Amino acid sequence: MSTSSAVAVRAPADASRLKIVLTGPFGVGKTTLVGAVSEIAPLTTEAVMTTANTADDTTHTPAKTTTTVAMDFGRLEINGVTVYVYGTPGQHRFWFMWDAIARGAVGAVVLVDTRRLQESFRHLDYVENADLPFVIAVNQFPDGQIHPADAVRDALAITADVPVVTIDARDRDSVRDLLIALVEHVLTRTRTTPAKATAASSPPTS
Ligand SMILES: Nc1nc2c(ncn2[C@@H]2O[C@H](COP(=O)(O)OP(=O)(O)OP(=O)(O)O)[C@@H](O)[C@H]2O)c(=O)[nH]1
Ligand SMILES: [Mg+2]
Repeated sequence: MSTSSAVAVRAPADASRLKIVLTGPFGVGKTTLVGAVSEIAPLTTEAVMTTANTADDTTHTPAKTTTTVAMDFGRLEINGVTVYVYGTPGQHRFWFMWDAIARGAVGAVVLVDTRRLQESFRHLDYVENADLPFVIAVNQFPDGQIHPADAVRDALAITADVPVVTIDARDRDSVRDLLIALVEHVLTRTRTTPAKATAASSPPTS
């Protein structure tokens, strides 16, 4: 693991403006989520997928024709706090961008699909290594089984203090509730835990 590209993690200097990062496996619904909740026209960097990419499993996203090649960006207001949401690209070949996208973030959403939880471990490792407070968002797809939050927590081997929220990434209110949970988690954790000055973390290279 490289330590050259550290992600700066600090308690928010200005709690009225928070940058958060949204990460999760390929096709889990990150771009959909940002588009649902952003109060500005979201910045998206979608490109048509080619069949040349075999590193990412498209089994669960048969209708998906594009993928994020740089990042998603959206903005919204929550109780007087301006929240800037930066989404990471899901395909393996773009993971090198994660540090650049996450720099300065004070919290993270790890978006998961219960049909393929095992694909989320790299993302969990990333936010944990970066010492980012995070919440797990289960994007509930119609053919996915519904699991209680504790079962998801157990399956992902995360501690009881990490919120697990079930959402519909297409639904604005659902995503707003998720981001409210994250903002509360960030503010609680930064009040109770001395923040590290910096934390080094790099996305896996494979
Ligand atoms: N049924 C259902 N479909 C969804 C939901 N969220 C996303 N989708 C669909 O799932 C597919 C993946 O959505 P994206 O938002 O592109 O996923 P992504 O995580 O941004 O994908 P990458 O950037 O390529 O990693 C799209 O076809 C969406 O329409 C959801 O909550 N329910
Ligand atoms: Mg995307």
